[in-house]
Amino acid sequence: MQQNHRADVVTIGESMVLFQPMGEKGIKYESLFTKSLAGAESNVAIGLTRLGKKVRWISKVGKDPFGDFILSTLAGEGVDVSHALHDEGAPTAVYFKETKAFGDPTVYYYRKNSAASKIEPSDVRPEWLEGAKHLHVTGITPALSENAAAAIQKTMELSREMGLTISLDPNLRRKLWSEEQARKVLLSLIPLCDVFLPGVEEAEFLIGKQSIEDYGKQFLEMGPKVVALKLGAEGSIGFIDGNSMKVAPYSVQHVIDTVGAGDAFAAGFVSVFLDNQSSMTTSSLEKALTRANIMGALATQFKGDWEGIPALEELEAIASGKMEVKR
Ligand code: KDG
Repeated sequence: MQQNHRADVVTIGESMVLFQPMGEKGIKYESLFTKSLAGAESNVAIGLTRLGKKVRWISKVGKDPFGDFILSTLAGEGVDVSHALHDEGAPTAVYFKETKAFGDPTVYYYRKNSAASKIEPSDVRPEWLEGAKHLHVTGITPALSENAAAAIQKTMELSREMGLTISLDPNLRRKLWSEEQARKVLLSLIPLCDVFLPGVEEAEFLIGKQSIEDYGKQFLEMGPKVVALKLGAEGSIGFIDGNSMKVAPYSVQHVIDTVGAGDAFAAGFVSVFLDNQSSMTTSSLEKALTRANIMGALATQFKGDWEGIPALEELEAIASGKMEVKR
């Protein structure tokens, strides 16, 4: 499985098998469940692939049917999995998601000591990154174990040495680590990235309550070239070189499942960043935020993390007002 497919973007992080109750009774009472794929980094990989980018996904999976399922699903979506690793002794992680008629879904993880949590700095290979332009990482995989955090940091450092740009979505998951540890590790990764993609609550968690403009200013001072701050129902705002640009949300009538919307946003934003040779003007920033807002909104239209992400043609038709959302 080691032939080197070309990749524009590399992403590294845990994917899991996601089980969701088929009916409306919730996990406790439901006896039938659907099985699909989840994981922030693989959601971004699928999103970017749908937008025409070549993406390589890297993680460790168990030598089990769930690991095989993750690899075949991602390969079926056109993502390069040829560098994925196996752990002989640890299982592929599983998680359950319960969607209710109100609020965000509740998630239950079964991922402690999973195969992906065993990834370590000595696994990191320059071949993962060769020929690629960009690395995307999130704050989820560093939360799995100290060795996974060190592996992500090493991949970011190696990417910088090899001339790749990097995007980081903090994707704060309080169920996975202590607040103190999360803050310390996430703050240490921000200077290594070029594109930082926090939500407004994550920004507050990281540097305390500030004005929106100050979040942008302070994160830019830490090193990234671009900051895109997700404002929920208010849309999003981007910051580059002392300039900011706010873009209204793309509104959809019904939200079915909010999980994965941030990953779709990241895929949309990064795709425009790459189309602009990894640099941004205020006009490409506006395009990136507009695309990211549409991607995030459409991801909420299906039960599942990534199934609702549009392909480039559909997205461009929507962005140019030639097509309305029919779903
Ligand atoms: O962003 C979506 C992810 O939260 C979901 O796919 C599962 O990766 C996941 C996680 O750790 O929460």
